Amino acid sequence: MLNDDNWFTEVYPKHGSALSIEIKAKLHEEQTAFQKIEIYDTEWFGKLMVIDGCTMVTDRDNFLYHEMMTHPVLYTHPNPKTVWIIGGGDCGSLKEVLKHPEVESAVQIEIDEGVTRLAEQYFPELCSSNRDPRAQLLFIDGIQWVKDAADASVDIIIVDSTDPVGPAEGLFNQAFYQQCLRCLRPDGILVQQSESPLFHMDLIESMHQTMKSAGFTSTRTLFFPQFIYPSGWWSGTMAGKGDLTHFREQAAQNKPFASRYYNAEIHRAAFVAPQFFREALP
Ligand code: AG3
Repeated sequence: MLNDDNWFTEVYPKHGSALSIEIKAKLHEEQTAFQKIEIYDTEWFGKLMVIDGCTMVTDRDNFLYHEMMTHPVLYTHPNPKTVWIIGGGDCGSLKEVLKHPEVESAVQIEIDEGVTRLAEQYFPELCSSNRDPRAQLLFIDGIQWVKDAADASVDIIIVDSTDPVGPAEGLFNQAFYQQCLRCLRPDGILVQQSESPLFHMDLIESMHQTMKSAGFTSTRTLFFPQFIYPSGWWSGTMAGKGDLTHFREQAAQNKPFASRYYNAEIHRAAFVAPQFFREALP
């Protein structure tokens, strides 16, 4: 919501808290077939995209989320050639994935074309790799996409969605994870944004359990800061069939691209779990 004094506020009613960002101007508002999208120009965070009242990306801090949803999984996989991004309509994850020269094909499957069209207009930097010949942008339901896809047809699936309500709800259940597992090749890895370790521990626990009951044998959560999301502390959860503790550390150390948060040491550190987390998920 936009207050009279030009601060955008997202309230977290279940957590008795809120986040406010000082706004210069509201640039756009649109109700698509799926959700309401708003674009603001802010005093300090550059542009801000909001979906159904929830902060999604700002120019200033999106690198944290996008780098951590992509580079750790790409360096954990031994040889990632094909990547699907479910959601991710702002194209920030796609841009990071395409920094990896070994990736031959990256398909972004976003249900709401409106998100991508507005990102192209207001977040051109995030969309700067959309014309890469390896990229394919589809505007269809990601749940249907994985249902229809062939067995063992992809190396990495990145689920870059909104909170687990509304259009994204069906991306957090066993049926979806089973389909992902079926589509993944033997070394395949799924990584999904998994909300705040401080606010949404129940969700993270249930994701680990549900991924396991879908047939994944290993699951691991990584942590990173994200100022504009609830509590300022965020996570991604990986699921695979093999060992997720090792990564291509040499390659990460010599990565052939620039990053602002990710490096090999951050990769290692991001998987170190706080005590309360270890106790909840031994
Ligand atoms: N996806 C995670 C957004 C969750 C934010 N939740 C909230 N503000 N309540 C972000 C998409 C970036 N590509």
